[in-house]
Amino acid sequence: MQQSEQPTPSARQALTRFPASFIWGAATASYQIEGAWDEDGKGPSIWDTFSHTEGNILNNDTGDVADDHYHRWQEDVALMKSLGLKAYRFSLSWPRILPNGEGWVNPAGLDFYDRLVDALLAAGIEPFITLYHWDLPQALEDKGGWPNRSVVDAFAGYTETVAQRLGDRVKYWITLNEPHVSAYAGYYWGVHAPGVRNLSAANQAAHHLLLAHGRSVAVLRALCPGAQVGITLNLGLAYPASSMPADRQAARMADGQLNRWFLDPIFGRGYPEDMLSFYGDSAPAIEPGDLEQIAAPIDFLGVNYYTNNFVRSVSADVSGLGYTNLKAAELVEAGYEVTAMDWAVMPDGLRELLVHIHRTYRPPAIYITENGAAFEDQVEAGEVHDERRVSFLREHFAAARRAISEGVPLRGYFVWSLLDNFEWALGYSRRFGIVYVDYATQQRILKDSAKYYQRVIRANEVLSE
Ligand code: IFM
Repeated sequence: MQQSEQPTPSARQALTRFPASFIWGAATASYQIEGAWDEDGKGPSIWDTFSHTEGNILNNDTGDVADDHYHRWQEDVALMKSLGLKAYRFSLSWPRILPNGEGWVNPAGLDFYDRLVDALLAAGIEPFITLYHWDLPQALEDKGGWPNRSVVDAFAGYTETVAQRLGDRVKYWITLNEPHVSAYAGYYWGVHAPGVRNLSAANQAAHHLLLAHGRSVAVLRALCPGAQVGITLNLGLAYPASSMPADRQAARMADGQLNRWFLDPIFGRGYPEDMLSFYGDSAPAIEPGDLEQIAAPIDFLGVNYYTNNFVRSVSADVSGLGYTNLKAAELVEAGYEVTAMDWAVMPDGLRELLVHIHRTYRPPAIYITENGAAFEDQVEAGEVHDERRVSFLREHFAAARRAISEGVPLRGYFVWSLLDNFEWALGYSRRFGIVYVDYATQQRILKDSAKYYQRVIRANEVLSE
């Protein structure tokens, strides 16, 4: 190779270095880490009920104790500081604050988050609050849950309570985490709380989640002027598994269900016509003015990316939607590494997805609000050498950097997750943390990936080591 073809050290750095204002963070969610499920006046959530019902969760695990973060939050903030995190994304437990979902406010619940916010700010860490990461107050589920329109008012009231207390210090707000999962895993596939299996209910839940988002944006705008407000979606491109027309159509449906059903109305396009006619009688009831509320302008889109999907048409399948994603063995055969979740490792898919979102919807800013991987970690002599996670993160950071070069307004990156935690229906069997948690002792151990991330943050650059 001629010398002129070699990038100079500074040119090489330009390809790997992130903008000075780039926000490196880590994310968690209340039910997955807090524990203290019935302490200090907290009301039960649908996840308490669901996990306490035998057979719903692998090994009958529950979030009763989880990472005991409710008691160990100071230690956890110190850990974040030691990693050099610039931001921490966490969710509030709605029933810890409003035990019945509405009405009486539990002072101890608000105090907990108040102290956490102050401690984060004192440590130089920007709080990114997610208002809803799946732990609906059971009292609201008893009134019909997300399929019942009255939950929208309750969510607006909850937003108001929290914004009044924390809005003077919290600048970044995420209304919902992954409404697709709340609606379909919770009310259609029944694998998440509250365990309902009904397509109409799920579609109605999805609509009310979006409406609740829109209402919450309006409340935050009124009470927290200057705040940055967004929503987090789980997104993934859908590639047809073959060039057969049926698989192409299946991929279009999968894209409609996962991506367009949420992105289109949020960005003012209304629900996609093809999906409305596909759902037919199961499509949600939409009232006049709903679509305008859902399309309330946002400051950023939060993207949770784990993998993209290869989609195949099936005539009768468990999802009932006429398509299925390729299974782990097929992905491996196609040459992909898969994680402990059986998800294909596709770093460049992140770049591709971000560029697609940017070109199609033009959000003012994007944050990767979750990205990470579960692998089978082992503690060896007090250390966790999780090379596969280090390489996973390195490749995804590099893909994010390429997306920025292609014009994507990517402003930050939150690794999922700060701590190993309760992985929903899979209980504690899957570890996503960059910090290992010994659940018997609650000891935290920095995995090699945490140490790598610490160096990346310090350098503000994708490091190849
Ligand atoms: O653990 C979850 C998180 O709660 C939402 N996004 C995906 C993660 C991994 O499955």
